[in-house]
Amino acid sequence: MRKRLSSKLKELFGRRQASEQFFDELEDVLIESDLGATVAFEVVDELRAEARRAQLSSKEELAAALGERLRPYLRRVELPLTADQLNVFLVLGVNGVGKTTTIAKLAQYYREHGAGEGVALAAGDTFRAAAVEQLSLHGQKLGLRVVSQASGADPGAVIYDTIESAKTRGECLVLADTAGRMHTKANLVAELGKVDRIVRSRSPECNYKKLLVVDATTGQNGLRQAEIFHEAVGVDAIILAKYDSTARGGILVSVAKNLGLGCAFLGTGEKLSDLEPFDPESYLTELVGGV
Ligand SMILES: Nc1nc2c(ncn2[C@@H]2O[C@H](COP(=O)(O)OP(=O)(O)OP(=O)(O)O)[C@@H](O)[C@H]2O)c(=O)[nH]1
Ligand SMILES: [Mg+2]
Repeated sequence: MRKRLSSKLKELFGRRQASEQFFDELEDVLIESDLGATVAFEVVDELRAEARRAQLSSKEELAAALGERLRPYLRRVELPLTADQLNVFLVLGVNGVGKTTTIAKLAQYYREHGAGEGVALAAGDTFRAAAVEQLSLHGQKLGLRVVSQASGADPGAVIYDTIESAKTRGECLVLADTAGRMHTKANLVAELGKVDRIVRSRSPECNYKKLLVVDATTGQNGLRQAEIFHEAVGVDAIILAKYDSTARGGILVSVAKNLGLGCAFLGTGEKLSDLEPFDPESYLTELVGGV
């Protein structure tokens, strides 16, 4: 079983003095934890210089200094519902990362945090036949309205309908599912661009946010995905799903460092209640703590 960064660090700090070899190994440990090579090299270079300058040598001092280096990259994005606008959250991500499940979790979360029963789900993944069914099932379980059209329908039209009907009904939040796969990447980007333009055409009546779900188990691939979606439509926040299934977690650091994106929620299991607002401090403690 892979170990969390914190336990690898514990091992490393236990074995080594702050020597050259220590810093080399630290680099490897950080890379293995998905922070990405650029971040790992930069952080370790800075740490090496700081250790020399401030004569840090104990493992506690070094761990604290490492935490300080990583802290700026762990930014929480808050997503409060606005009262005077319809809130529209478009949930993006490649196939299988956990979009549809995350939508159901968000529906439950916001039901308890300001939206009440005024949540509508838009079945915007019209590409995959079972996707509409899957979202409808979640809607049934939650007792929430799901707007869908036949498979193959225009996702922009589904989401537009959901927004218009939500306004008429005085609902508070629209959570829109999207397809994670198309025949080609260019198709996916074009499709998302279209959906994005449609939702933007409804602003300023909408508080519109684009949330990218990243699967914590996919490693540095997550960064590549974030780059593509951010370039295509602009991402407001990351939701890191399947955080419970991995011993690594550095991908958030890598995405923040390269794209400046913060995180809103962590997905911590398959149940609807397994969604936590992102807390940078406890994330950091889990990442490097316990040294
Ligand atoms: N352990 C764990 N599993 C999760 C989490 N979020 C989603 N899953 C599981 O991941 C699988 C895929 O989830 P979906 O929600 O269907 O993913 P999707 O992105 O909508 O997939 P497509 O619609 O095929 O693109 C399911 O088996 C979920 O139960 C999480 O936070 N933790
Ligand atoms: Mg889905």
